[in-house]
Amino acid sequence: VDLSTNIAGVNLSSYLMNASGPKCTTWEELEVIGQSASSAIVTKSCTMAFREGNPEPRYSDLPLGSIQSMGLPNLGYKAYLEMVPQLKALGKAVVVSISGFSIEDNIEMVSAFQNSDVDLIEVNFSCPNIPGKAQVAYDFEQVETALAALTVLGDKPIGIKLAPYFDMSHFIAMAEILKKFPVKFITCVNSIGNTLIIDPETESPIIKPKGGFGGLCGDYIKPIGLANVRAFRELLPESVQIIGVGGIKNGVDAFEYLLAGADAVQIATCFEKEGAVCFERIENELKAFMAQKGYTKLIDAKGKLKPL
Ligand code: RRO
Repeated sequence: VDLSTNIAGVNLSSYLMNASGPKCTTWEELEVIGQSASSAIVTKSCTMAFREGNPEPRYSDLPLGSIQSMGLPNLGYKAYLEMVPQLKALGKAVVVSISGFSIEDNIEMVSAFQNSDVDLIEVNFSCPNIPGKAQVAYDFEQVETALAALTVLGDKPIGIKLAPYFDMSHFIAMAEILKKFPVKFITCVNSIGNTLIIDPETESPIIKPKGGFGGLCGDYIKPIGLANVRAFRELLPESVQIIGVGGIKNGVDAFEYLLAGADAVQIATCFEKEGAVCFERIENELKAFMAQKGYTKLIDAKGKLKPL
């Protein structure tokens, strides 16, 4: 079974890569991804300057996933810009995630990476964990203004990381905006923001930032990720590709995202919990499941969810 794919003209040896977030902040972590079966190296979202992030504890494993409020800990975009040659030398596609606090920040960072050797730029419009900052992806006017400014800065493909949507009118409104600009891919979905897990024994939240409010990840959010990929696949033209993310921890999960219409998928919580061996394991499981069904390549099943 051939799992090779292509996102915005960039060839990827497989359908699976890491998601921005877990274990992709430092050079050492990114090097581990480079040496794994992940088909790309996706960096932690970066900001203008180095950030320590939110106070700890800010991440907790849960039985069916995780909750976190990391608060954008990262080295600052210039560190990633300087790392690009070494990252490229690891031999796979390099995807930089940027997450500025204003359109001006994002213009400066996208411009800088437009003049680098990165393969793809993923602009994160959906971080839920910065106290006092709204998620751009839930403000349609701001998304439109930002895309108008960010899609004219160079020829390198730009994609955006979206928050999960829960209403058909929101899928439609966002799709209409995306169609106005040369956005090459969307990554669906970020964590479900501002959820609360309470420990009944201690009578406290289990993470410290924002009174315990954090992004929910893992198995809990797979049906939401699948719905977002499916909805956008039906609403957007083929020229906008879709990277699925949310609760993929085995080959069958990855296959479900393929049926929904994903061109590639990203792994976050499973990578956080299991480490970089997850990429090869899930790849082998997906190949075995597809072989059993007689499928030999991604397009045999991509987007082919059957009506009931
Ligand atoms: O760093 C974070 O707290 C974080 C980010 Br930037 C994001 O986009 N999504 C998320 O769940 N956490």
